[in-house]
This record gives sequence, C-alpha cells and structure tokens, in this order.
Amino acid sequence: MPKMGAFLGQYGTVLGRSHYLVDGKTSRFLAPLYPVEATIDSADWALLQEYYLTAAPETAPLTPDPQPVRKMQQFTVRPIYAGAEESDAPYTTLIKFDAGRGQIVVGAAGQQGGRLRTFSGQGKLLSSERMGSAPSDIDLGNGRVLTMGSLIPNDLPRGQVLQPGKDSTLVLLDSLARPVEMLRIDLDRDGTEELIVAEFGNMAGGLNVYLPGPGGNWQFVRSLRQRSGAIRLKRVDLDGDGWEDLVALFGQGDEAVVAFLSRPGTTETKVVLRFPPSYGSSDLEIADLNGDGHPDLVCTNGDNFDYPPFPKTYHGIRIYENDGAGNFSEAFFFHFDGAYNVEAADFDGDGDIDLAALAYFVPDHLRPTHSFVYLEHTWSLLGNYAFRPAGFRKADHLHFLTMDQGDVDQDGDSDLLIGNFATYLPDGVVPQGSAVDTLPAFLILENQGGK
Ligand SMILES: [Ca+2]
Ligand SMILES: [Ca+2]
Ligand SMILES: [Ca+2]
Ligand SMILES: [Ca+2]
Repeated sequence: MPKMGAFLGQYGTVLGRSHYLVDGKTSRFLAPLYPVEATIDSADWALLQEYYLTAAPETAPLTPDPQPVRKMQQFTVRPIYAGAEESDAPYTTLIKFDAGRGQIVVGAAGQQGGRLRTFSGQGKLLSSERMGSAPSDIDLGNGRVLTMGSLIPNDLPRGQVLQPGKDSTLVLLDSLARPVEMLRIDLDRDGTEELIVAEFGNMAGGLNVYLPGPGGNWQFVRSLRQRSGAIRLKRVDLDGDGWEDLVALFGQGDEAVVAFLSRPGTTETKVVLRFPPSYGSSDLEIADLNGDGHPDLVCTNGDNFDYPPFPKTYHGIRIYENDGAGNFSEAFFFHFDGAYNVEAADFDGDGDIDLAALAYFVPDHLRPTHSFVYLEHTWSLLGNYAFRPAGFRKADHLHFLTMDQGDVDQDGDSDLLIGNFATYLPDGVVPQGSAVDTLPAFLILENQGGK
C-alpha cells in the first residue's frame, strides 16, 4: 500500500519522493512515475487505505496441494553441462533452438557479465563467447543478441542490441531498459521491418520501436506502450486479414495481452485480455487448441518475486479461445504454482495440441516434483478440455526459468529444452561452491514419439 501511495503522490511521513527516485542516476527515468503534487487528496487516500485494511482477509487463501503427477513417458530427460570455464553456476537466462543450423543457443548470467554458448543438437559445446551482460534473446535470422544490462530489477537502462561480427561486436542499440525480448515485424506495411524491443524495465520501461536512421545508426522511433512489464512478443495474424500482427504480454502493473494490429501506415492497438496487477503474467503462446482454425492463446501466470511471495490459488496455465473475430475468453485453467513458461505443440503426434510448462517460484516441498508438467491433450465426453498431467523428479539446484521447443535430435518430433537458472532468487544468490561443474546448464527432453 505505501507503494500505491507513492504512485499517487502520497509519500507519507517516513519516506519522501526521493526514496522512490532511488539515486541521481535513475531519478530521470523514474521521475515521471512519481508525481510531485499528490493526485488524490488526503481524505480519499485515507478512505482507500481503510478499505484495504478492513476488507483484506487476515491470511491468504491456502493453495490446494497439487495432485501427484504420473511419471512422464513422452520424454526422456538428458542433462547437458557447459563445463567449468568460470566459477559461476549455470544461471541460464536464454535458451533457443536454431532449427536452421540444428544448434542450441544458450545465454547465461555471470558475476562478470554474461556468456553466449552454442551446442550441437547432441549437446556438445561448439562455441562460447563473453558478453557484457546476460543475453535475454537472439535473432536467429541475423545473429543479433539482446543483453539485459542488469539481471536484478533495476532502473538504470543498460541493455544492448549487439551484432557479433568476425573480429568485433557492433553495438546497434544501447541504454535499453532491461530488455527481455525483441522481434522484427512490418507493423505499418511500408515494406520495412521495425525492430520491436520489450523493455521490461523495473518501475520504468516500455514496448518500443527502433529503426536505422539516415546515417545508419539505430534510433528510437516510438513507444507502442509506455510502461514497464513487456515480457513476451509474438508474431501472428491475429485478425486473419493476411498480415502478421504483434501480440505482446505485459506482466507487471496493468497486466495484459495487447495486440498491435498491422494497418497501412499505422498500427491499431487492441487490449485483448486484461489481468489483475497481482497476476504475475509470465508467458504467452499462440496455438489452435480447439482445432477450429483460429489461433487461441495459452498464458501462464506465476511470477512471485513480489511482496510477499506466498503461493497463489490463481497461478497456473490458462487457455483463452478465439471466437474467430479476435475476442478471447477463458476456456481452461490448470493450477500450477509459480508457472513461468509454456510450450504448445502436438508432442505425441495424435493431432491435437499438448502443453508443456515449467515453474520457477515453486514452494520448497513441491520443487522436486512440480517444477515441470507435461499436459497431454486427451478427450472428454462433455466436449470440454481434458489434459493428463505427467512429470519427472528433478535434482537439487535445478531451477527452471527458460524453455524452448524444436526437433533437437532431428527425428521428426518436437523436443523440449529447459534452461537451469541454478539459484532461487527469493533466497538470494547462493554460492554453489564445488557443485558448480556438476550442475547442468540445461536439459534436453527427448520426445519418444507417437504411441
Ligand atoms: Ca493481421
Ligand atoms: Ca481455435
Ligand atoms: Ca497431441
Ligand atoms: Ca525430436
């Protein structure tokens, strides 16, 4: 509640506005968020506080203990190690399958910046390069790498878009606010692709458009949404007019799925779904779950790095069906504590879309068994969604944060890649000591094929 007050210019008597501006370096980015003059009068602010203090329950509703999950048969789990080039544990921040080269790209955070590695589809280390900070995305079409600047929430914009070359690395864009994803798309149909960067930020951030300027230097063009929390970007023709649109997930504050529909010379913004600010939206996938030819949305929410991080009954995986006119409504919910990532594909090859999800913010006692779930799409007499959950028991010091899919072993079916972020951030960065070399950087879940 004190933080809500700050956004309204009600700073209280203990902490002043300067507290929220953090320091001289970040104040110019944060100043627009915190009004100098209160935007709500003191009497109304007092009423608002009283409402929360009297209406809020004494304790949070308990989350139900999940059902035991069956042992997964669809995938076998193979840990891949990066080797001990440096003393850092594998803090994997990026994992992506490069289908064109049949390679796995893995980004990691370290005490001294970041690292980008490539592995063969068999899991053999092919290359390893130092980066200024943790890589969060790579454009496999042109090799450009997005780095976060700072992994830990912070308002100093130090993210970059890098173009690694043979001898040197070119900095295309600098001073980005903790960017987590980038995407190229021609949103205004002028024949040139814009570069969209999801600058998640911390308190300040934005979903921004960049283009090369007249001199060839890249520059900021406009902001599609001027607020922090942009976390996922997808390219899909959402309204079925034959032109690809941008769909973005915002996971902070005004949490939402927002479509930026491609129009001649412009972009039409449409808020597709809106969630409570406590949701912790974490991932978005687009797939036709009910097989009616219209793209549906699969979302996870489970970010629990907030105050206070108790388990939430509403964390999990949801399907939102498309009515064909671009309106979406919730059709399925699976409770999954700390859900952080989901992949959708017909993993068992029976014609319907299955789901695989991982969770990062998992309560201690559930962590070995409920950090991953494979949901096999089955059928129901009632015609509604039915999924059969299965999983595997993971080793200690494995924390799942990133995931991708692709035919990694090139046998015709979709496999999964899961990055290990080898520490649980709410407990602080725990020194791993001698365990470092023995921790996998990621897991390959090899699909065992159809039944
Ligand atoms: Ca379209
Ligand atoms: Ca559909
Ligand atoms: Ca299936
Ligand atoms: Ca495969």
